[in-house]
Amino acid sequence: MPEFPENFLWGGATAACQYEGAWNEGGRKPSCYDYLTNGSHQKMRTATWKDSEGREGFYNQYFEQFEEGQIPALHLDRYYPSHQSTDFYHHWKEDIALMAELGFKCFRLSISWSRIFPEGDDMKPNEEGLQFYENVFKECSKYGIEPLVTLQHFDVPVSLAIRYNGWADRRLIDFFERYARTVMERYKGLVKYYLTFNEINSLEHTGYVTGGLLHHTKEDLWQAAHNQLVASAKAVKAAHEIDPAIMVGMMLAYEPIYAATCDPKDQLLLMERNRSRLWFADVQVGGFYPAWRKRLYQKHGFQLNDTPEDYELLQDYSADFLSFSCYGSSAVTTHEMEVGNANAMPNTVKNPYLETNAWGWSIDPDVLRIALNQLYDRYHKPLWVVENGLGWSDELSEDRHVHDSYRISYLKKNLSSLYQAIDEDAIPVLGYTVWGWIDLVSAGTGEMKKRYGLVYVDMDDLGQGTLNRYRKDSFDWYRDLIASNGKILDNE
Ligand code: BGP
Repeated sequence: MPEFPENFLWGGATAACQYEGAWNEGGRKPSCYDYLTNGSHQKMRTATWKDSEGREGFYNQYFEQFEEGQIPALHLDRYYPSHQSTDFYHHWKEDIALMAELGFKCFRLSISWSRIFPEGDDMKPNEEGLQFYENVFKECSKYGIEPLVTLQHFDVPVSLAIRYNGWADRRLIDFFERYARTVMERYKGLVKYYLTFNEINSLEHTGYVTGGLLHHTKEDLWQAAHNQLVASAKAVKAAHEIDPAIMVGMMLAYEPIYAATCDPKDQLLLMERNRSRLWFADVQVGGFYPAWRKRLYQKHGFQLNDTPEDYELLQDYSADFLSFSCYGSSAVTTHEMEVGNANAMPNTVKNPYLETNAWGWSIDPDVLRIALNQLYDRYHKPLWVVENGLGWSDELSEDRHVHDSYRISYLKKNLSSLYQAIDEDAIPVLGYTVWGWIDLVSAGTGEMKKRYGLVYVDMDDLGQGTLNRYRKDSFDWYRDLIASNGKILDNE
């Protein structure tokens, strides 16, 4: 009989830039994310800009950069999904009541930095922004729901991008520390769990989205990563000083990667892929830069802009737990093979053993057990699955329901796999927050139709719709799952 730990934190996850909306209300100023247009599986989202001569243009959010003199700017003929998102800002009471109905123990959300410090480096916070989240946290506490708060989920204040080139500049460490201390002090007693940077390792691929860098060399990204890692350690220090009961986690994008063949060249490729993301956790959770990473910098003749104090902070204030996102797995090879997902990293190929969704994301029934074991064997710290879920083009039926048996089947498989990691492998797992527990805007494509929710939101790819909320079949299933503390998995 599956028995999840007594205080297992069942819940759901969101991010301000995909869920909150009200981008220019309540004293908030824009973040870099507010300049990302919609896109699709075939067409990448773009970041739009203008220059001092009034010229306009756009860049692919992942692979291109702004040029000197170009700054993020809105174009009148484009649609920017983060501006409204699915409007948590005006639906928070109703949405928290739905979470309570689901029996959530935990709600993962992010605070929008530019709602608290509109320019990013202001000396005084925006009271209206602070009050908004205070209302949210108090409402959660009414229902016994613990907030899990991400401090930066892809939305660096744009003013920091324009004036400092984002996280490339060390001064952001202090701005972030001020922001972290401000919210931790204000929400003392209301918020016990924080994450510093969402998917910090995606900084290597999306300098603009994850780091607010308008332009960069490879070395600028390395410096930005160092700055975020030190800032994270400072946030851990602040949290422990403010309230020893607060736990601060790191957040890693971690989907197990398989070598597609037993060719040693594929094993080497796998080793490189793995360490190119795990080094972030080696520093943030383990407290040390791995030797290979230092050698890499040395070979490039690159000297980090660092201080001896940085390394003391990293060692003394490593994260209290390791959280991660994991949707499926991927396969890599040096050989010619069929490519699964057009937007995936180079050398990533289709895994013939697995099904995929319409966006090419694999559905892997064993992925959570594998990921949890790999991470626990390496870090020996409590783990938390803070993103997992299935993106699907759900249709609202005539009875105002979504019959999403495919999502229930995905969740069953994934949670059984997670349960095995707890039961067979004795891994301490703090909780599970299903991604996009309510429909929100896709980060990768900016679409609405890539829906993850247990709750359907009436809004289309261009932001049209009533924003009414409707329970899907998976809502009832997840509610029963939580009520039984996982036991209904046994009936499957
Ligand atoms: C993660 C992000 C989330 C989320 C999720 C699903 O990388 O942390 O913000 O959106 O992926 O991705 P997508 O929205 O592209 O389907």
